[in-house]
Amino acid sequence: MQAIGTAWVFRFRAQRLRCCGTQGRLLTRHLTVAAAQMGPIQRADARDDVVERLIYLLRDAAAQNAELIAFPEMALTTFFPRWVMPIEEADEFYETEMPNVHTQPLWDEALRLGVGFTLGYALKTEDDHRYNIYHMVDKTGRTVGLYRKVHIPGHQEFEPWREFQHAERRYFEPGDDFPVWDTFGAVVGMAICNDRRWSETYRVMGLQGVELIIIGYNTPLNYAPDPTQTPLQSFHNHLVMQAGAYQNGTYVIGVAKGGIEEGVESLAQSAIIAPSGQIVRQAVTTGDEVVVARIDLDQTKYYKGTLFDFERYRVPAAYERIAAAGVDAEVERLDLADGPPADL
Ligand code: CDT
Repeated sequence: MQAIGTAWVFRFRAQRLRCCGTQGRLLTRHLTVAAAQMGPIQRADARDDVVERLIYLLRDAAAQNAELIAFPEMALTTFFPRWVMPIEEADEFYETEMPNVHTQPLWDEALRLGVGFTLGYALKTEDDHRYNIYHMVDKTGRTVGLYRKVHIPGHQEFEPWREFQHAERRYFEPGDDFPVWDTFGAVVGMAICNDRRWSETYRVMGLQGVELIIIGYNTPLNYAPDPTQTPLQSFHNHLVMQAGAYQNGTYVIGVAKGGIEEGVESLAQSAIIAPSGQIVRQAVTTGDEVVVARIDLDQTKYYKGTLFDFERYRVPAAYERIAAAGVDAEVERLDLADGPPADL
């Protein structure tokens, strides 16, 4: 009892130190956050028009007092991995600097409104590396951090049996870390789409004390390799984010680019999830829509300081396999050369 009591006091003191103003007045640890869900972006849509949509969403969120506004994965272009093309032909979909001539108005407007945001896009670096990026900007317009998608799903080469491709593995190298940042008065991390299905994503950030994880996604409803998963997309989406939030005592914002993009229907259902695992707010459309919640960051301590007191209850010696490469089991990978097996 003593140990948990002491740990609790220390955590609370640390949080109070972080949240007290210069006059010693205790400030609350509330943060107003927004999921700025987007409807589809077609291939012909100009970057400037897309940025205009982002600014509209930004203003809508700011008018509802949002301080941190999450845009989805690949929020500046269509989800181009649905096509297989020579890599140089895909260059038009990558950003090479940020902000750039198209996105500067978004940076300017965010600064004017005094809000921060996270923006997903494809990045090609000077030395020719290609990443699926989440970029976090604070209220002063300063870049807080860049996150590179770790779990790259799909395939590399054209697969003729698919109605549409999901060739992310052709276009992106994986990142190698899940950093967190002390920003917006909280410990904040980011993840991108397929990352949300992996428990390791949340736990690596959980071990760094994450209090808010922002996840942008583009999730086609049709999962071609196993059609039995298609009707479960919506269930799986919330299942993994709610579990990740609860098991790590953190808020999660899941923000979609949904609707029908180039004939492919994608999941919407953006949600703001509490450390209890409960959905606090959820989008109701499949288009551009802002969902706002005023979250109490101290709610995280009830989970981090009791049931999921990692210091006290984790058993790392029993988890060694998790960080090791390789799998201690024979896994039968489906042969998808001609599509999913007929008996699925
Ligand atoms: N963008 C992204 O990662 N989408 C994947 C689709 C399934 S894998 C083909 C996702 O996990 O939602």
